[in-house]
Amino acid sequence: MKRVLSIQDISCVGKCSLTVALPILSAAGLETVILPTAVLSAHTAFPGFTFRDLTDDIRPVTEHWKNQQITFDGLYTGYLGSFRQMQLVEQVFADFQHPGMLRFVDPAMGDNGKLYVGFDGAFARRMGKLCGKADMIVPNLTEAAFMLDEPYLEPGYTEEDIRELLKRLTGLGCGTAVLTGVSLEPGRCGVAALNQTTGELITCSSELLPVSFHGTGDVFASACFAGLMRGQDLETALQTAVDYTVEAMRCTLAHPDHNWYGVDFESAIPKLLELLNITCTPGSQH
Ligand code: PXL
Repeated sequence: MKRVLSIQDISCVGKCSLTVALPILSAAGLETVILPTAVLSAHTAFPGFTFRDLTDDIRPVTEHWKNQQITFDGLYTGYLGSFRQMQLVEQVFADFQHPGMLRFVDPAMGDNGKLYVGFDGAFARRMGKLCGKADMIVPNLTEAAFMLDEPYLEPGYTEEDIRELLKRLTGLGCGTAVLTGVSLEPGRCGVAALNQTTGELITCSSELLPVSFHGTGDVFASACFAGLMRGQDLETALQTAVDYTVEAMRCTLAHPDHNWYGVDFESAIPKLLELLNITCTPGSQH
């Protein structure tokens, strides 16, 4: 079984970051090691959330793993809360680097043209530097604009605009850039990716649902990373993640009293397993 590491916060309530990544990656048949960067009572869209910073534990924890010769097939980082955490993540990338290890960065910082509470332009530009050290990054249009310090691409953009934006993102230094929340046709929404070495533009889309939910970025990133770790090629992994995210949104909408703070990704897990061709044969996960 592949072993992966996910570095992000635990928002106890809110269905995001590690409470999304851990169940999705485990369901995908990946041994998932977690490195919580902070514990919040709830994610930062809740007023009055509590925040326990765990930055000082990152080094001792990873040093222990190194002493125990623990290795990873992939590293996946999400929401990070400070400049120091970004620098420590770069150190973790370097410490555990080996050929074939995938460094996957979701620069979770904002949405709908705005950064989340607590972030500013300088933080976003520093996140751009961390993205330069990754093999693959998955920003949305908001995060891309802030990392590159340029205006947010308003709806009405063309495929050429997206290709140029992806080129500037790969210019940060990452191998592959993926933009999420891209709509190139009326009534459809999905993702676009550029592979720096081949120059190929890949797009994947699904029907555009008339809603926007918190936490879909984390569901998408977790499923995309899971697909890649399960051996899917880029295009297949992107389609897996788009289809799973849309299914999670549909499951959420199916409950009239659904909560406002996250999507019903749990009910959509059977669909994820189907997309990943995972069956329950003993030993099949290895
Ligand atoms: O979904 C991204 C995310 C992760 N972690 C925390 C957040 C958010 C988004 O608001 O606040 C703490």
